[in-house]
Amino acid sequence: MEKFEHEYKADQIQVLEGLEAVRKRPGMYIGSVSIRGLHHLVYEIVDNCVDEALAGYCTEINVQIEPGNIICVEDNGRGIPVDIHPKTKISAAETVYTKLHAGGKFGGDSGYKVSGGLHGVGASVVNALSNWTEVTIQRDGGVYQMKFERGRTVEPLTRIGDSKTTGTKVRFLADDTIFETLEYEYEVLENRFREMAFLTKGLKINITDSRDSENIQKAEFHFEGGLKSFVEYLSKNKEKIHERPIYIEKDGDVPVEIAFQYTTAYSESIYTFVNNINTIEGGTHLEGFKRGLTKAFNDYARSHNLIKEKDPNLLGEDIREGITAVVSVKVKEPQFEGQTKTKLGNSNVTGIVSSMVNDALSTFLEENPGVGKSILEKCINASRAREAARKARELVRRKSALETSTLPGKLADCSSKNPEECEVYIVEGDSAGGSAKQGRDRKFQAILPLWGKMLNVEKSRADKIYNNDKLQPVILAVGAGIGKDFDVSKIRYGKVIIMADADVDGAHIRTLLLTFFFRYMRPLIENGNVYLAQPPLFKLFKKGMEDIYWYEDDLTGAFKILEERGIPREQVSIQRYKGLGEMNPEQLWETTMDPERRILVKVTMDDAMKADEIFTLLMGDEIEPRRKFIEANAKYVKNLDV
Ligand code: 28G
Repeated sequence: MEKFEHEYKADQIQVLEGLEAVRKRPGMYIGSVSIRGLHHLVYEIVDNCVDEALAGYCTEINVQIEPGNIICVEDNGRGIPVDIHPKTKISAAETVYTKLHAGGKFGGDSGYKVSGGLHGVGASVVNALSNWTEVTIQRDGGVYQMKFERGRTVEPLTRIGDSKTTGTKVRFLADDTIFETLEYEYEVLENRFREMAFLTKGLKINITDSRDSENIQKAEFHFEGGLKSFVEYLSKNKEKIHERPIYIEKDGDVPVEIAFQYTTAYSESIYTFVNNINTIEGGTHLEGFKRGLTKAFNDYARSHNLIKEKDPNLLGEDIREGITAVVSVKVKEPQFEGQTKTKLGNSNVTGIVSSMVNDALSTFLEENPGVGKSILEKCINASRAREAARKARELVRRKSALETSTLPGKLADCSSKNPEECEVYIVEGDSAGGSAKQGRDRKFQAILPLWGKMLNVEKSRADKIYNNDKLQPVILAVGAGIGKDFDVSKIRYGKVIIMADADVDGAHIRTLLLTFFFRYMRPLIENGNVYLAQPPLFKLFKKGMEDIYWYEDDLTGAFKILEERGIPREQVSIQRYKGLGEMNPEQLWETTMDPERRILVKVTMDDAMKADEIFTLLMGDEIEPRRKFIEANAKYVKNLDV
């Protein structure tokens, strides 16, 4: 290990280690070598631009995915310093790209960097994991460039021309011997940069995907409203209870920025960030927000006689019904906890956020009594509905406790009682249900046919859902309760498999069921128990040839198989399956239910924000955005791997 003192700030002494460590254990530094890790490379570089923006010098960032999956990122900041360190004889810029800040984001205990603090921390990691990297800097009247291969300098920083402006440009090609794939997913990057632009008011972020010259995709993000714009974006398809988001901001030791707005929805969507990192698991800042909100509204309701003296306080959940909120805090030494290290642990943050929210919101309510009254009306309704739901839920519970033997009539249960090996297929339609019952392995596969129109859970409060005759069989079959009472350790089947047609109606029922699981049995998704069956779309057959079942829209791959086997395409018949009902029991078993041969898609909660968007868009009232969304995300709607 070598020590390196920066000439700018002598107190920023860092322990450095070689980039070989990064190539040996990439996961320690970028989480994984899957597509997530690949995307992480881009975020690391763009984070450096954002740091330069937070320092007050950069206003615009351009990101481009070039042909061949080369990433090009450009900012108009000051440019990374180019001066040569007197002792090491290498430029500051080269140091940033070749020396590693000790410890990794995901390992070690040095933890995360704080945005607005040190920049350049992740640049060397990106360099180490790239086939090549090229950095061009405009600064001090010149254009400077340096080049690297797998983290090693192949061309040290050289002045290659004159320049009147300043900025940094980085191009790199990720190393295909390290990453599972180099194929960036444009939409994932686009979503992250939209989010970053919301979180950094005024910053312009442009993204272009020019990999396919016939289909260039681009987006430009620039929000003067910051978090207010973020909240407006999140609730754009919902009906609002008040016109403009409520906004709270406070600088200080722990800078806090919050925006929220109430809609007529029944669910709550609160997104929280620490140093611009999405804290999916919440933490102390979220607790503080909830606490402040509950207190301010209850105090206001009491002092304005909106709840009677003898009545109990409104619960937090009543007060959050229909809220869309974004909470963003900056913490100097954040402690991240939880399974995915996305839960803020710093305990002092709770009090800071809650008293700030309580103060600011109390003032807001005094100044905007109309808004306060509309919101509280909804909260009071929510608390009444909660009472009704509790009674309904208890009824369900009593029912299932009393009549354990009375599983839903339509359920064809399996003989095994070991949840680990048991599966339940929820099947759309009676005819498909019939085939599934005959085709299954009754030892471990249960079939629950559903029919008719399903209740739209997004549009109904909990009490209605517990009493619904289409959903009750699902609740009883899964056997683990519902809502707050849901206990994932009690599930009767390890796999809950939704089997629906590959058409629009199938997508509809699939989405309805997933919305239901998402809202009322979320641990089932989090625990990885929900699956989508993938019935084949085509059968290719010919006398004397083994049938080929094909699961993709595009038949090219199937034709290739025929070619490899020397079978002329013209001699083969192609059947397109329109529905599960067209398959006989044996075919259904072979193609969709046999664990040895079937394809199951596990439903994950990977991206909660995306899930929420899908569910709200697909289930909400507005038809136009729903249609647009389905068109734009046909792939996701089909796989719904949310
Ligand atoms: C385009 C892709 C990625 C960056 C800067 C600007 C400065 C900088 C970057 O300094 C060294 C260590 C701590 C201060 C700072 C320029 C101060 C004065 C910078 C980028 C010096 C790094 N002038 N812009 N790094 N620090 N953009 N974009 O990487 O003490 S990195």
